[in-house]
Amino acid sequence: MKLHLVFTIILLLIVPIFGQLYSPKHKITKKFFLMTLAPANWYRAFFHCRSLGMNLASISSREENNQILKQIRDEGHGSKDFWISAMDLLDGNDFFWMGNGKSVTFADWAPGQPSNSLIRGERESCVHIFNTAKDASSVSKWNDRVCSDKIFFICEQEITEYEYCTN
Ligand SMILES: [Ca+2]
Repeated sequence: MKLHLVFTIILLLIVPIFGQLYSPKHKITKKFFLMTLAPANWYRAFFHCRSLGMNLASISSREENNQILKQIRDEGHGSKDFWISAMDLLDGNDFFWMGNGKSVTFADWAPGQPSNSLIRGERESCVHIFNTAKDASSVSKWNDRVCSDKIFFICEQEITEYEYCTN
């Protein structure tokens, strides 16, 4: 019983010391993207990603955009269309990311896009990544499209890593 108490006291003293020694110095947030090859309209795509504990992809920088474009090419999906979470459903004007609630600040629109076209009585309000040439070797861009169209989509998961410093 006494020995148990001694160990507990030693642990209580040691754990905070190690906690300080190995305290995280650098927090790194990376994103894991999942190309989902099951056609769905934008709304279903959003809910499907949530059901996996993920989010429909939000792209906040050229670096993230390049990461997605590279993955699309590397996985051989260069000619396919993928929903991302940008939309202008709130006012038909400003684009927001449904995945994280933020304004779209970085964008990689195809020439002439977003066109906000009226297709079959529906405004183009949801954003997808597509390849105009339908050619895997050319670069994919963004386009606004009617949300009811069924295409593939990209889910994302944020991964936080810590670099530990021991000095
Ligand atoms: Ca368009």
